[in-house]
Amino acid sequence: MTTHEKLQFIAGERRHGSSDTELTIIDPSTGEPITTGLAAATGDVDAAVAAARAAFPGWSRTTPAERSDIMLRWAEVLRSRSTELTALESRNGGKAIKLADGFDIPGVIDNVTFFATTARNLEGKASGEYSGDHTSSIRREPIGVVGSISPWNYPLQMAAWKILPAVAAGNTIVLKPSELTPLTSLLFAETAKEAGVPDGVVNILTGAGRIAGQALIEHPDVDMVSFTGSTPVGKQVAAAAAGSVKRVHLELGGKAPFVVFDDADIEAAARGAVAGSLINAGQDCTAATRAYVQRPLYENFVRRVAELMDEVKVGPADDTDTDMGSLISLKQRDQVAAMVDRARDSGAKVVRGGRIPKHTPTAGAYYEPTLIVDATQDSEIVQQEIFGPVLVVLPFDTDDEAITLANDTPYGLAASAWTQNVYRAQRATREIQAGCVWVNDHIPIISEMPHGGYKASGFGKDMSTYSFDEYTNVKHVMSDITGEAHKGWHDLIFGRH
Ligand code: TXE
Repeated sequence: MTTHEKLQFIAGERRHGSSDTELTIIDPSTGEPITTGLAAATGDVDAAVAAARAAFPGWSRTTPAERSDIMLRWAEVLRSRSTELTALESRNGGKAIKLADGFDIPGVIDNVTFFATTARNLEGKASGEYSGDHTSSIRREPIGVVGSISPWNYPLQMAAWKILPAVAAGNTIVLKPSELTPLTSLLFAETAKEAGVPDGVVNILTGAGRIAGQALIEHPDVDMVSFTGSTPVGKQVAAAAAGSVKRVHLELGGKAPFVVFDDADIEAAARGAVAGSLINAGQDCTAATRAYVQRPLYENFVRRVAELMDEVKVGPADDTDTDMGSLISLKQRDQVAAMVDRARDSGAKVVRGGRIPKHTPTAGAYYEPTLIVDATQDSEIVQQEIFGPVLVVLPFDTDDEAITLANDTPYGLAASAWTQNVYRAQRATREIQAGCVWVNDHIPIISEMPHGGYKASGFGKDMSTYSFDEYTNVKHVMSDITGEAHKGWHDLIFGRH
């Protein structure tokens, strides 16, 4: 592990970063290094943005069918390299290989095929003579160079959610993945080239948020910024982009409520809570983190969730028997552990977990599936994003109380309601302030439907045609059809004839 890997992808080729900061990419299951390389400096940001700018005229003038064909070929290349992508995604993230294999990689391939078809379906109002004297029509145009920043929890899916709608709409992009997990994003860019995406359309910069990320957002030749990450950094991104009035798209944190009414199927709800809170070791912005359970079901729900958590196998990411891998880093694991400790110190009861597992490698970032009760609504563990395998369960009495509690955090990304009563379900879907509300399930996503938040969870949608539209400008073209020099409305401004 002495040679440096080229961690930048600029103008169609892998390059070394030009900073002298060495990045070590770690396998968090073992703590072992996977590779090293040099981080991007601001000069690399300039080079990547210049490459994207140079590629824009050509790419933006390809026909939708040409872009679509290339993207369908891209999906084929990804399918042929899916084993390699799966192994790398699992290793770099400590992610259980069955999750990478069953969710991350197939999800990305489906996204590529979805946006390949979306490229050919531009939406707008019908052209027509709305004024009587003009034909109005709508043009939907790419914006230009997009600068994107993605996080480490689902590295390839988050990169794909930014890159695909942008390039399908005819934009070019510079993406800075998390410096912890750049490897599959780099491979993704290589597969794009293999499929025929022209050089400069997709560029990847690996480097620190405060250096490469900040320089990208502030770059005068970047037209739009899209970001997925924490709410505090999202605020900084929005503020930096405001300086040059760039379009901003933010997918920030979440604190999803999981509301179980007293007529719910308790087995379904308990299973849903365990899967929904432990997916990706809880490092999921839509993870079920706060279960509110109506009092008649409360005791049995807690007991059943605890039993099911005992069945979850925590272990190395590459073991096909592993249900839950490690967290992304020892730092993240320690933050989660500290939050659980503070909850315990303030009177909450840890029913399961709350510890580093004994059987896992000590240098790995593991944490046990954790179930907490007796926390108060205003406590940190209920209000703040945990981003670890921790579920907090609280009781409620009335339906109104449940909705109030569900809405009582700064976030609004996702939520679920569990009931067999259609009226309760409909009311919950109307009243809960979140970008997605599941009924009798929690977590599934689909390329055709939007993903994005309310409140401090940000604004703008990923996936779906809503996302595609955000990477386009809408232009109104209004053409006179009278051919007359004197138009009636001129009389409002000057002399009558
Ligand atoms: O995120 P950051 P972190 C939440 C989750 C987690 C917490 C911290 O609660 O515990 O955030 O994670 C780049 N200018 N989420 O610290 O810092 C950074 O390099 C420009 C929720 O890793 O927000 C990375 O590429 N870019 C989230 C990306 O921002 C900057 C997923 C995210 O890093 C920057 C991840 C700056 N000043 C964490 N500072 C979700 N919504 O799914 C950092 N970055």
